[in-house]
Amino acid sequence: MSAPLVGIIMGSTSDWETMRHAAETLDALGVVHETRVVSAHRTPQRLYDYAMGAAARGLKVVIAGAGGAAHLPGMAAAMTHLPVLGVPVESKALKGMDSLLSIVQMPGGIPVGTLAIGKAGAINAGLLAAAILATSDAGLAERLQAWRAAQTESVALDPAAGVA
Ligand code: RP5
Repeated sequence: MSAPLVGIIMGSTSDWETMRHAAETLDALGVVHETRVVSAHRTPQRLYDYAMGAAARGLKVVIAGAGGAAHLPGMAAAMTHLPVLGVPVESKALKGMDSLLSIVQMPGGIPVGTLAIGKAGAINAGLLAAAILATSDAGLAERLQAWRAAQTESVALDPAAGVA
């Protein structure tokens, strides 16, 4: 098994139901990745160690998902020069608007590429991570194009198709 290229981190095990879609997307594209629970406020030392060591361990992209006061992606981005993709996890109180705004509104200087709230954002984070890696991996670029072609092929023309 080769070393992971993408690190998927999340603030809690409760984020897995959302973030597993990023992992499954990378699986479908054959991108080696790792998954970890890393909380900015509950396990700050774990976050420091993870982000500071990410590039040296060979990771190329970090996907960070969190909900509520979602400082995980921004804090991770502050401690690594790797691209960080943020996924706002849907929160109970504010339906993920809190997560979205706290991830997307990074002050100039430390970017977090922010995706949509929830499952769509997790899927797209996986696709975007793959697209970043594909700029220097021809095989992955082919797999990504094939994935997109299959998606196009799967879209019905008839809006009633599949309705019993
Ligand atoms: C955040 O708090 C996590 O990212 C999670 O989305 C949210 C709730 O965490 P739990 O209370 O479910 O562990 O840190």
